[in-house]
Amino acid sequence: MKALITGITGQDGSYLADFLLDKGCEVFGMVRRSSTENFERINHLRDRITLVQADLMDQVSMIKVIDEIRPAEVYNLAAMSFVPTSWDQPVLTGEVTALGATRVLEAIKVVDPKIKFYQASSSEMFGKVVEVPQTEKTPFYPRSPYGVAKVYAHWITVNYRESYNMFAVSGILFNHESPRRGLEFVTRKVTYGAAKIKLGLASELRMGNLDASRDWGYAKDYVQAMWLMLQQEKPLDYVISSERTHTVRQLVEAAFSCLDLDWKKHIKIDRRLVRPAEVDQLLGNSAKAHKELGWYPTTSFEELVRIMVDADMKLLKKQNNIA
Ligand code: NDP
Ligand code: GDR
Repeated sequence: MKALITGITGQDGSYLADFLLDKGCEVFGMVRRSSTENFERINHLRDRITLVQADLMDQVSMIKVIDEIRPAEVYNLAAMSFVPTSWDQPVLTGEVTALGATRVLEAIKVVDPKIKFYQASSSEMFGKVVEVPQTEKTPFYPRSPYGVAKVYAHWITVNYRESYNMFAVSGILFNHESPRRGLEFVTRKVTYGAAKIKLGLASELRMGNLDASRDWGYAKDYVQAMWLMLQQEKPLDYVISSERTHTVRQLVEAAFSCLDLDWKKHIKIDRRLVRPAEVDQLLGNSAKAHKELGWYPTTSFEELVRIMVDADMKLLKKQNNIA
């Protein structure tokens, strides 16, 4: 089985590639051209995957790669995925995160509408939540240009399914993290920042809103759900979440206490890191995924924080030659 992953250089793309290779799939990863290579997350599997060049901004390149590879499944994980940047670059965010999904769907429609399609939808679509917990039926109320773009991508996926009878699904994934998470996202920022402080490489960590709460899970668990959705008889959308919520403050406390540090001595609030509009609280209900996909998360919040802190301590010691 051939699978094409857009966004393979990202956190989820790299874990999904690991997962699909274990399943015996032939994995193709789409990368965009850059002046320097950016393959840290996939270096360990470079000789087991095929990289192809294209860009979600460019329709012709999308048609070309899909026509050349003729994959059975396409996972569209590529996006401008950092919420604060979406206020600074709202048009780019719309082009990549919203219209990018249409370009992939169009390419599939033109080349072979039987190719299965997975769209990386997001709990950010629930934004200013209208009910708690959030399910597949909860109305959307996005709070950032990123969230708005994801709502568009979500509905265009539903629309191609209904218009052209395509096997196109959306996984509405709540926040999921790992040692491969980008350094600007809050979990990694905190685990990396705490490790730096523990090793004497920094003394403080500047943070934004500590009151926001998120439903955090482990990325390794979540990529399995993506694959499961494409193995079902019917193309349907699913909420994938841990069904637990914690505040950013609790995240900070958990990470610092793993290292026997008092977070209050090191965290400084920086108003510039507070967003123009916040998503205050997210909590998912994944009953449909439990029942129909048999999917359950295996890693608790506390375990996840511990995994990330340990990985960052190891990484920083290696980078700084500390025994
Ligand atoms: P990352 O930010 O780690 O990865 C994003 C990927 O998209 C990178 O590989 C990046 O490539 C690629 N990309 C960006 N712009 C383009 C473009 N124009 N053409 C081709 N590729 C592009 O994201 P994650 O792995 O965390 O998330 C994967 C997907 O899931 C994203 O769509 C995200 O919005 C969504 N999502 C993530 C959640 C999470 O908690 N992680 C939760 C819900 C949804 P490059 O390396 O070249 O920059
Ligand atoms: P989010 O993730 O916006 O939920 O989007 P992020 O980790 O950036 O923020 C989570 C919450 O933490 C608060 N926060 C801070 N955030 C960052 N990045 N830096 C800080 O210093 C800081 N201080 C407080 C934020 O205000 C927010 O409330 C992620 C991305 O992966 C999206 O692509 C994905 O769709 C959603 O998760 C689900």
